Amino acid sequence: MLRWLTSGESHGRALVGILEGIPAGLELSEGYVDRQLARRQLGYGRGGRMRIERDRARILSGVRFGRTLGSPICILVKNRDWENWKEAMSVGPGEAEPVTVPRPGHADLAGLWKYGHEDVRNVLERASARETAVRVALGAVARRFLEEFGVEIGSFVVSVGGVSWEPPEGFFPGEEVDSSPLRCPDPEAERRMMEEVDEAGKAGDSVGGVFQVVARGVPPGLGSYSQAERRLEARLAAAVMGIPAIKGVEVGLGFRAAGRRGSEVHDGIFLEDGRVVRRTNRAGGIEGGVSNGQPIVLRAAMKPIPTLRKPLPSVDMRDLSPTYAHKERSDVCAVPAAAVVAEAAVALVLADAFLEKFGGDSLDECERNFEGYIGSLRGW
Ligand code: EPS
Repeated sequence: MLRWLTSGESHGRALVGILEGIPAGLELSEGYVDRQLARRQLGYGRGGRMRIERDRARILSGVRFGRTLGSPICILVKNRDWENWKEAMSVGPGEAEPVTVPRPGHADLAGLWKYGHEDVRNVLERASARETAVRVALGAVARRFLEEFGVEIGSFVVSVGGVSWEPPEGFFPGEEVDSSPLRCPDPEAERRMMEEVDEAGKAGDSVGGVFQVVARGVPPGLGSYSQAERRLEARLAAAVMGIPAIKGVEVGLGFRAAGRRGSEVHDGIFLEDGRVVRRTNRAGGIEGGVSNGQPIVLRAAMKPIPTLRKPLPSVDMRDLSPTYAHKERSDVCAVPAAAVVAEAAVALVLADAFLEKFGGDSLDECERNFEGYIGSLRGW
């Protein structure tokens, strides 16, 4: 239903994204997208690049007089840093000192081999997490669409390095996490997480962590058990695993369910005042690949950023001599930013599944389909 594609190098002129399938008549402004872009730029532990960029969305097409047209939406996000890279990243003929030592943990080595490059820069420019800026812009459009149906998406950080915090049952992060340094709702845990970042930074090292994304107001019936690729958790996991540095995704209890008995994992179905309700949400809002009307809850594990100021052993690919990875300016921790990117990834998947179920060419048509379905559910 929805299709999206991005283009752009980290230090190229700009990033561009195209999103097709959003119905006509949805209110959308550049300011709305910019607010999501700004949320991605927050977070304690980011490096020098975030002081250069002030991401702004320019909507190039698909919107007229503040409303979507039903045609593809193209969004451009400029790279301010391009001013410093015009020559090294020239589209026309040019020359630059090649990077020949791949950094462990990056796409550098596999990318050199795969594409036949001799300069690691030809790999790292696109493999860079800079691309997530425009993914967040496209996700903002999907979020705007979902808002029309009462769906809200939030995220927070559960752990950084060895410091973790468990949210209370049913927790949904408020706007205050946007103004907290590490998107952690608990100030004491957050203080200890900041120490982890400081210590890693001082040691020339990096730290990863775990974040949680929650989508509430999701109606039952999104996704399907009918085919593997239609299962909602498969689609969400693929989208979140598609974010650089994400090495694991779990829905609901996830890995924690494996060690418990069935009676301690599955959520009973109860009747209260004529309505079918659940008192727990260990399933994370998805049963059998279909949303069940409970909030969708997922967690993802982000590995520590692989560019290290104290670099790891590597090999110079020019002459195959042992050496150390080259040092680039880098972040120490980007877990809060990744959480915001994951919100965007979740928004795109949910909007896609939503359109599959309630799709129409205009927002009005989707609303009619949505209301007709919701009104027909027994016990909802
Ligand atoms: C990144 C390396 C750093 C990060 C960048 C992702 O950029 P640079 O190489 O310019 O210092 O700051 O993240 C962003 C630019 C961003 O917008 O999040 C990497 O190698 O993935």
